[in-house]
Amino acid sequence: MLNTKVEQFLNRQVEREEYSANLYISMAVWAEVNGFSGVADWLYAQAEEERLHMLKFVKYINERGGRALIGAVAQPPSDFKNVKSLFEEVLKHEQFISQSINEIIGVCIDERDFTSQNWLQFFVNEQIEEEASVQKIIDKLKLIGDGNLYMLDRDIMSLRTTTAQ
Ligand code: OFO
Repeated sequence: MLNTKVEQFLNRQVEREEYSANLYISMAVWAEVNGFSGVADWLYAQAEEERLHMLKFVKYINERGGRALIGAVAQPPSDFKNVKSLFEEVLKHEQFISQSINEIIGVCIDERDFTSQNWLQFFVNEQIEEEASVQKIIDKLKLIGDGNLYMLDRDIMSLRTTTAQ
């Protein structure tokens, strides 16, 4: 049976993963209408992954005798300054998610729910990968400076390293 406090934090994460998916779709829309179709593809793919993460939390909560809650999610921003600052926002958001996962693990340890702690390891590893892959894109954008983004936009999908299921 799932510990009540752990369940609350897992449900908080359901909402955060859903927000992540919506945020990346919103960013993808911005990229698409501004002519960055590669960047848009990257973000749409990322949004799909976030939706899978959300479902993973939903199924785990239910499987352990809890009840997943689907609540209202905040509206994500829809305007971004440029591609570089968009990816800086992606990185900031992923760092927030990593911290959020660590917080749940802290609760699991306090409540002696080592099963959930163990289950969350997937997300610990996932966050390491996600932060690294976004950082790689930001590094490339720094190299390009204000130069032409055509090549990066063309090749960005090959920089995807995440393999979450
Ligand atoms: Fe961005 O990864 Fe979910 O957790």
